[in-house]
Amino acid sequence: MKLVIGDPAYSTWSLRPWLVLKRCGADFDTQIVRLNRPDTFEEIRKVSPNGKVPALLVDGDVVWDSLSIAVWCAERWPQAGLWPAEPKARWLARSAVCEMHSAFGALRNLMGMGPDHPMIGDSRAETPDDPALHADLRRMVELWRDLRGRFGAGGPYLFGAWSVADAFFTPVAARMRHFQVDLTAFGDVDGVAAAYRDALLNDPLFLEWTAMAEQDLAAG
Ligand SMILES: N[C@@H](CCC(=O)N[C@@H](CS)C(=O)NCC(=O)O)C(=O)O
Repeated sequence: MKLVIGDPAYSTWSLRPWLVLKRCGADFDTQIVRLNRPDTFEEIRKVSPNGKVPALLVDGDVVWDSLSIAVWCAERWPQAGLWPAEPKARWLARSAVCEMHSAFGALRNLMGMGPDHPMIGDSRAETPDDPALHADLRRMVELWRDLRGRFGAGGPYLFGAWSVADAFFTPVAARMRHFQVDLTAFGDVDGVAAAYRDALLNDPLFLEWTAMAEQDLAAG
């Protein structure tokens, strides 16, 4: 089994299924395709039909799209508890993941990761001053605070124990760190959202990803 990803310093979409596969204890190789190059699309098309990473090569076929890979993992490793066990928490975890997958366009575009805005290292940027971005950040803080408040008692993650939702929000935490977002300005009155962001940033598997990204950058 092989997960094809983009540059780990920038590819936020790739980070999600990598975290999920690691949580499952999956035995997989990682192949990096360089993004932002003239031949990027052509290179990815060799392995993935939509010309995008991530893509999981497994059982002689390809599973593409980060959400689809996460769903595939939950089927393959039901014992991994990738979704919350309690039904209502599980429904809402799926809603949160789908909202992350299909919305937050301003956050993605205006706080985008790339060579000048990596998710690793000490470089930092200002939070862009844009009404659509601010609306996305207010919604993110509202979503995190609501779910942490209702379901988070059993641990530091969105639903207490780690779930697919945390894989989908880890890239957001990295963007917030790089763009120095002051969450109190977006409704985080008591630090609940900031504590969740920090739990994601300090998660051992995210630290393993960032170490891999540092090594990849150093290797040129
Ligand atoms: N909805 C897709 C989005 C994947 C995506 O946009 N990937 C970017 C890299 S992070 C990509 O492959 N870009 C290649 C290109 O645009 O040529 C998913 O969840 O996997």
